[in-house]
Amino acid sequence: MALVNSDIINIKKRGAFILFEGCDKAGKSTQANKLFEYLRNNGHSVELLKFPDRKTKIGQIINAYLANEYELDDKAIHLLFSVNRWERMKAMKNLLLSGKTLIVDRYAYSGVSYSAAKGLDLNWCCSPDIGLLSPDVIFFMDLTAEEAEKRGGFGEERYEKKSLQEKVRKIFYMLKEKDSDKDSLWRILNANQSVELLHKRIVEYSLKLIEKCSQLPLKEDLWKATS
Ligand code: DGP
Repeated sequence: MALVNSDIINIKKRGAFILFEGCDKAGKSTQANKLFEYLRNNGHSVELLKFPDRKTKIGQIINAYLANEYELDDKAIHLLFSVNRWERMKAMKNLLLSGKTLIVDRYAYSGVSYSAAKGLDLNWCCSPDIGLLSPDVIFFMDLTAEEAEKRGGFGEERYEKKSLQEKVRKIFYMLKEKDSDKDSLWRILNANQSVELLHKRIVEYSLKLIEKCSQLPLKEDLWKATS
């Protein structure tokens, strides 16, 4: 059946899922905040989310674990980080479908990288997150552990140790390899450059992406095998 003008007006454009990933102190939150402010001030419908979401009940356990106030088995905490993402999925899906662009600070890629860096099997680590919403872009803020160590505050939380961060960075690159069939999903950004320069590149890319994604269906296929 042919579309009439009123149908075309009623087709809702979906928002883009823009993800920031990287090791600790790479500047993810700074860039996620700056992009959020830019888009909001320029008339875009946008929301900023952060994982782990420390406000939920699960998030409070994660917070205590990260602050070294609470001990948990590595596999148990891994699953809780994943639950913390699943508990936001329905709301994220509805926001994207309502046309809101989501800027997300950390996601399942951090989930797998940190747990696998502790020695858990990579495929096991991926499995609880299979089928989550897939991001439209991953801005990977790349910083070596030496450079991260020089930045303020490094060493305060559980994972902020140079040797672990080096492993985490390697596993992020392994996950990027796993996505090698997904054209331009990963944008590797050298985090050791001016905040404003990085922001400019991120804004330019995001504006094009938002336009492109508005025409595409949402993907709930994270790490699902493509046959
Ligand atoms: P942040 O609030 O972005 O500084 O993250 C807190 C710490 O938790 C950081 O060291 C990275 C780590 N982290 C974030 N997400 C996950 C996850 O899903 N699993 C594990 N094991 N660690 C995570």
